[in-house]
Amino acid sequence: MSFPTVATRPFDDQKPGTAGLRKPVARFRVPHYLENFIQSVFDTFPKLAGHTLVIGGDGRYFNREAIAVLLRVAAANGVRKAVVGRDGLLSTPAASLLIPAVGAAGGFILTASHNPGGPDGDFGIKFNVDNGGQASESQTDAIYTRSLSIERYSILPESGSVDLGAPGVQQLGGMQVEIVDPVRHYAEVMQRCFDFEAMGALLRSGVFRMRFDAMSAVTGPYAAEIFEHLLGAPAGSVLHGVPLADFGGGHPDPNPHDAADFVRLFMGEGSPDFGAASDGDGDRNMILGPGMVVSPGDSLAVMAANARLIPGYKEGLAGIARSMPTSRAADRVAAKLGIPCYETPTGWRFFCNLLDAGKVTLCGEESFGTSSSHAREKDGLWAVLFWLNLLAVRREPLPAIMRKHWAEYGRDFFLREDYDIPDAARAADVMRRLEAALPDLQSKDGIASADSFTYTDPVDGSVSRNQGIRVSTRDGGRMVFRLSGTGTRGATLRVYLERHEPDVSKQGAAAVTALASLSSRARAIARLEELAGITKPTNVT
Ligand code: G16
Repeated sequence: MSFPTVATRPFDDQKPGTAGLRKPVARFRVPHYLENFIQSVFDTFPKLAGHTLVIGGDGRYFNREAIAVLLRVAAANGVRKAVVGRDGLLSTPAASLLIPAVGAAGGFILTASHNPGGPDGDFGIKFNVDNGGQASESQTDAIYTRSLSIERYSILPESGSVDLGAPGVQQLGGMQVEIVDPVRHYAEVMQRCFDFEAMGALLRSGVFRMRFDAMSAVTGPYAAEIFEHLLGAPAGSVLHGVPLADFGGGHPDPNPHDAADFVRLFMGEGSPDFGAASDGDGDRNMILGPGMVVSPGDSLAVMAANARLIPGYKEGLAGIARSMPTSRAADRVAAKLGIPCYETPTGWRFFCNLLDAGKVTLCGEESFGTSSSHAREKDGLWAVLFWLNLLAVRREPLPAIMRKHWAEYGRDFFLREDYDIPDAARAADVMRRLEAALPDLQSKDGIASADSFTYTDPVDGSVSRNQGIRVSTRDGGRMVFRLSGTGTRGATLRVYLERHEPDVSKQGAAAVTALASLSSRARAIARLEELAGITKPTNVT
């Protein structure tokens, strides 16, 4: 069969970042921009023709228009069947789980994750392969290379369209399109991982109050089904549960800065017993209890230490992986359990080889991401259910669980400071000079080591260089510097600070206090004031 083709010219800015191609909506609206990128994926993966694809997004502005284009390009590239979430919705973890479940050769997830949405916000698209994980670095490099020389794309005429709201099978050209319930399969997988009876009993006990903030993003329908319907939590336990195209004008990132109002609910009298929030596409999570936000590195460590209490993990863990800038709290648990702990570059895709090879069971990142071998993406609601299951089994308040954990392993104080630098070239210069200063730094007083992180994948031997600068101090502190790979305007320098505190009497301090001197030291090392005129971070999380 031959398909209509359209002549086009390459764009030079289609290099995927940490997680897919993210740009302002206006950029995606430039004629041919979206089609070029999608065709570059089909050209890089010619075997998609004749197979099934999963398609869905976080419901942000431009989601439906993009899916309509994607379906027409997919049909013209010979895809046999597209499985699409109803109304174009699929959270990132739900899409990732659905890909292998329906035997798809891959999937497109339309999201810019935690970036703001709306006509002036961001949009994004990422391609995941047949195991449900994001395309690897070499594969995204190949897509980018293809995008630089593309001269035509195939697309069905605009007359072909699909009703995204109508469950069941429709036809688009030679391609079948099946519209599926976005929640059902995901909820089934969660019921296999966790003890729904114990969690339901806790939520219905009348003495335990939970609040989940969906931040007007994609997890609303998932959370309503799982917490309120399947587990019987009182109506109103899920806040901001209706997905909105602009996330209600908010920044759908579950962290103490962007979810400050939600965090306040937990900081005084009458705090709920347990709280959690998720981001735009449902892969991030923040965990809270009365008077505290659990830092992501601590969350991973507590999960690892308690995994045997949870049905899906009762056989124990093969290993743990964390991204390099994530605190080393999980390393201490791994050492005690006698299992390996891998340190990978930032980006969930780096965990996938380890998961596929059975080397790790739990993975986590400082950017409020945690997940396990059940999926190949990070999974926000999975993490919330893990904690809820843990609370239901241990029947102790969350702060008590944290304090006992710190007493046993020591506390790893952790903070991430973000410095927005409007001029990306200047930010790159800060990093270049920092790298050039490494030999000098290594011999400075109080510095134990300083290097640029290179990762060699233990499964396929691939090497990823320049994944951030690590500086360790002799008193057990660590500073990590790297540029964000998910922003769409200017640049953000991320500075990660951590320090281990074994003394129980000092573990109750606020992280900002415990890390204050490391913070000013990091600014001085990066010469931020001198090189970029910066004296304080834009955000601290
Ligand atoms: C993405 C990746 C994560 C990564 C995060 C932070 O998250 O999937 O693995 O940790 O970006 O990236 P950066 O520090 O480069 O901005 P998400 O939730 O945006 O897909």
